[in-house]
Amino acid sequence: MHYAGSSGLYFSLAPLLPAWAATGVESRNSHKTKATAIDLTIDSYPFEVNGRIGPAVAINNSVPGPLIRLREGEDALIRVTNKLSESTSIHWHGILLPPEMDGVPGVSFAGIAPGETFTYQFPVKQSGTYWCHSHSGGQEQLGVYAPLIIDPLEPEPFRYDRDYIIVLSDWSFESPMAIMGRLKNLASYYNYEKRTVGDLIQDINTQGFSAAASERLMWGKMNMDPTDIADVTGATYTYLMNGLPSAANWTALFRPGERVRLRVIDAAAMTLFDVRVPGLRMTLVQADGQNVQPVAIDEFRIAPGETYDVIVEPKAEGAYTIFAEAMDRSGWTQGTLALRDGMSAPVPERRKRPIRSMADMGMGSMPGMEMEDHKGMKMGGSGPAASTMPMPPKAEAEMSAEHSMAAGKTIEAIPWTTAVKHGPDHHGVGNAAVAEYSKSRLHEPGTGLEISERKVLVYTDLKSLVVREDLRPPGREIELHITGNMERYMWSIDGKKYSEAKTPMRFQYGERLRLTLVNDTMMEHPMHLHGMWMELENGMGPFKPRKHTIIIKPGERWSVAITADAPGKWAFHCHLLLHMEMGMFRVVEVSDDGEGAQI
Ligand SMILES: [Cu+2]
Repeated sequence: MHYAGSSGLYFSLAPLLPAWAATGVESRNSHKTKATAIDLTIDSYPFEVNGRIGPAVAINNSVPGPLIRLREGEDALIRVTNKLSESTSIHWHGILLPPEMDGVPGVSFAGIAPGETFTYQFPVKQSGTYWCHSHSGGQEQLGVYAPLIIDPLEPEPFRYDRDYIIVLSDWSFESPMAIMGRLKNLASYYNYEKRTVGDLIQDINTQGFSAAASERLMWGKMNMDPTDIADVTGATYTYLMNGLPSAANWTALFRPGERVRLRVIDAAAMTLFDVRVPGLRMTLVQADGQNVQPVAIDEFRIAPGETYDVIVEPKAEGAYTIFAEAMDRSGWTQGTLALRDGMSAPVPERRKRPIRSMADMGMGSMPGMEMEDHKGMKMGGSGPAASTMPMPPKAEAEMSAEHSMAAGKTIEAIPWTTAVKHGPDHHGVGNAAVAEYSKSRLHEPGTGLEISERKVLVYTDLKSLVVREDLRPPGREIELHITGNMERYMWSIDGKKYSEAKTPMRFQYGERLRLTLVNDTMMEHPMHLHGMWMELENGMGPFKPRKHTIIIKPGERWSVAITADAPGKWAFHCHLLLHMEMGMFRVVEVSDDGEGAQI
């Protein structure tokens, strides 16, 4: 048999792809008028990545699983059969439904035992791009995830000619438990790219000796290295687009003049991606399945759990690379948007691995006291925050002097950006570090994207297309700290692992409340609430964007408004799989028993 070029490679892999992800197949199909029962089977599956077979767990023998397509207003009827020898589950991520249909074992349902079939049945009350995944052990990393598209009753408020689903994920031939074991032994196990003596010499040249040395000292004190961006990296992960590694070049076709909608879903276990299509501007139209006022962007960061819908208008000639680079730059995955199958475009140069800044440490974030060093890295370090660190007196004096020179350069004054001094409570033994100053970083694109010439999406760009339904001001505020001990690979909320949290967090049924999160750790955490929307307080007033998953940056404080309209028990957790498994998880109970918030 003859194969030609990359299309030959592609067709040799085609049988492994779910039908919705095959080249040139659009995700749009005919609307159903009545709900049809959907049958899903979860079973072990030999998954091929770059010519090597690994032990996956799949929905209907494909990774990702089949496209689940529903229509707003219908009743979904989905039967899930477990052919594994262990319990399983499917959670409908971002979907508002009765708690017993939410699919989180141990919270509001028992899980699906081996050999059993569980029938999910719920009214579909929303539309947009979503996904589903197992909420049992490490099955999500092993392949149990699938796209979920809900067609709206009303016409979409934007026009497009065709649409494609892009499911990003991370595959490892190591099991999630093995990865966890390695991280428990050595948290930096997958971070090979440590800073070197050469880097120190360079730092001395740019910062001066005492500043460079004291910065090193601080990092040492934190038991972290500024290159620790992701805890699991390309050292073990192969990044996938629609289940294919980069070499397979997943391809989406277009005709000249068309507007193409890309429905991007981050279904990875542990990986935040930076996504762009070099040569094309993207118009963001939905975030987490919800319509937003269109924003023209060149790149966006997406975390596990999030979805973004963008529209691109490729020119008549050529091919475009759809590029998704892991946040820590340890790898990437790519596909191609092309006029014909077999075309390809250049792959962008990989960017340098990013470095954590002082702001990531919750340091030097006094209002109006931020400066940039020569590399564009945000620097802080003077004032009360730094004085708590064991720093040589001379270095402190020098850094203060440096700072006072730069004090005239102030950060953009944004009304909701208020640096808040942390209190004396250090949240127990499960917490190694405390952000001395926390502040909103919603207007920042995030680590590694600070000095991009491209327009990178920031959370302050998100503005709902419609006015929010519940305009009551929050009646009370719950503040939670996102905590961890990196050295021991412990992750928690308010210093307590899930197993140590005695009672659920209580929301009063019907109340409007504000949930404020403060990230005391030096990593991003995509925090996900089940059952209810989080309305991000990003300065948009009555047009607050609704999200189900929101990244909290290191040292950041943000707030969401929530209408507690869904009685029952719901999960609230970090969507990085291993963080959740280690205890960054809580149950929220919505009831009208009159009790206040408890942790
Ligand atoms: Cu996390």
